[in-house]
Formats: sequence, structure tokens, C-alpha cells
Amino acid sequence: MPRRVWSHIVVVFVSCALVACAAASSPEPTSPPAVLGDTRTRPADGMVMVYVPAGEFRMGSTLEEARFARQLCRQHSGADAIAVCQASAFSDEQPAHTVALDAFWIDRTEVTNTHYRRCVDAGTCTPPVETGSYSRATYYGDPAFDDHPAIWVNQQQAAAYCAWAGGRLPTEAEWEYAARGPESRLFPWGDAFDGTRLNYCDAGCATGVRDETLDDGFAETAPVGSFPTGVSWCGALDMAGNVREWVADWHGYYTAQRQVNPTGPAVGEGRIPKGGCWLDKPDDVRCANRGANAPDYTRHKVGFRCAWDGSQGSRLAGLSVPVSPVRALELAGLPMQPPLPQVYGVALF
Ligand SMILES: [Ca+2]
Ligand SMILES: [Ca+2]
Repeated sequence: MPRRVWSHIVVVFVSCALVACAAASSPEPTSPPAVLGDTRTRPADGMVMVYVPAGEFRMGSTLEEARFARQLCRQHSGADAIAVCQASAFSDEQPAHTVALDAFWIDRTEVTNTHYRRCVDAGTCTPPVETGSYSRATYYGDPAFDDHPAIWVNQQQAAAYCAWAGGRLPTEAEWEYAARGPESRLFPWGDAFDGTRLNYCDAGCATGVRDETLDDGFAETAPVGSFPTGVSWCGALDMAGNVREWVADWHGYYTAQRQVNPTGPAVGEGRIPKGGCWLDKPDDVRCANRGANAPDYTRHKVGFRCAWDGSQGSRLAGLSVPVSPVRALELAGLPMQPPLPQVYGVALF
């Protein structure tokens, strides 16, 4: 073979080797780090999730916040006030303590009947214990309520659903942070109760202690996302009201020490529902409120949403920047509204 041909072969071989080498050393294309306001759609069920950046907040209630909650309770409990608004009713929210959390994702809304049915149809989830709701003969399986929250599911069913969907139940701290944000608001939208921003026990409430001053349009559950102005700082909806939401933790008592990614006690008797529901009064729908129910407890007022760690193993990378209520509305693509009057902090006692 002529030398020139050999030279040509060598040049081609070296060139190919260089190209292959360059390709091998090129970094894999990666998606940019998630930021506040990002959303993703979960493949298993189509649920939209919102990103919650790593950060720190004050969890639970300060003594002043607990007093405010008690005052709110008295205002809305009528003749039952003395019985139901004891200081002890708020003691498990104390002491307030600092919590630092890694980034995570959380469902924008409560899991709906449509979502839940996909898991049942897949043979993984068991159906809700009841197919009606509080006063409706049909609910789960009735197309009229497909976009309403799944109810009559116990905490284990909720956890099983989240695992099927590729996630998990949020911890109590994650849930409360997604609702309150770095500013540790009392309600998702701010520190003042506003009955136009949630489904709670309004004048038309099917049962419970009614607030006769306002009609929110829903006697029981509402379609998820019916109150966009109730959006939390990270874009989550219905964190106050509609249905209470199971979280992963056993109920226990707080300590004053700063905690990082707390998961609650190792054992306990009750699992925690958060956020209040359609039959609850204003103090019940505060983000710091917490209940305790047996893990197999099911009712027409308790549902859930899921969380996800993220594909990049999100670690505690830094503190998030506080987001104003106006910014939260921007993130949710909603029209801006004037800020609410801040009743919290005023001497009420
Ligand atoms: Ca209502
Ligand atoms: Ca809720």
C-alpha cells in the first residue's frame, strides 16, 4: 500500500480517536438546579408538585402565638368556648423551635379521587373505606367529585399511595414549612385569618362550629385548588382547610433545640393530620395546629398530599430567601392583591 494511503488512514484514525475522546470527556447535559417557583408533573398520577428550597423556619407556636390561637378559638366557638379553648388544647404546639430542612418537592394540592383511583386500579392501593362523604351518598367513584380530595383513607393508605406514586408522605416539619415559609406565617397567606382564602366551616358548613359571617360556597369538600388566593409562599394550595392532611410523623412533644430534618418520635400512638378542614374553625386551620389520630383512623375530613426528595439528592445548601405574599401570588400566576391588615401582634389579651 502506498505511503500516502497509510498516512491518510492514520490521520482518519487519530481524528476519530480525538472526536471519541472529546465526546467521552464532555459533561453530561444536566438540568439547572431547581428554584422557588419551579413545578414538576409526577409521571405516575399527573400531580403537579412545587419546589420547596432548603431553608430554616420557626416551627410550632410561641407563647404569644398560642395566646392568639386561643383568642381566635374563643371568638369562633360560641357557647363551647370555655370547654374547647383551654390553654392545654394548644400546648402540643409549644415550644416553638428552629427547624432546618433540605430542599424537597410537595404536591401543589391534596391528592384527588381521580389520582387515588389510579393507584387502586393499578392494584397497589386499597379503596377508601367509604365511598360517600359526610352527607353525600356517593363521592369516591362519582365523576362529580373526581377533582375533590380523596377522603376515608388512613395514614397507611396515604403512605402506600405516595410510595406508589414515587414519593412519600411529607414529614410534619416539611408540611409546616411548605405552609408557613421562612417567615413562619400563622396562615399560608399571612398572619391574619381571611375566610375568603380557604374552605373552612363557613355559614353554610354541613356540620361543625359555623362562622356565620361568611359563605365560602362549600358545605363540605371543595374541588382542590378552589382558593388560589390561599396559596402558600412556595405555591402550595389548600394547606389551610378543605381536608386535613396526614403527615409521616408520630405525634410527640417538641423541644426547644434547633433541629435538622426532624422526623418525629420513633414510636407513638397517634399520627398527625395538619391544616384543618371544611368543618374546622379559624384557629384549627393555622399551620402550626396538629392533631393525633390512630394510624388506622379514617374520616370524611382527612386526606393527604405527597412529598418527593428530588432527583439530585437535594442537600441543605443554604437558607432560602423570604418571599413576600405578593411574590407568592406572582409565582402562582395570580393577580396581586393589597396586603392584609396584620392583626397578629396587636394586643388582643
Ligand atoms: Ca366551607
Ligand atoms: Ca388541606
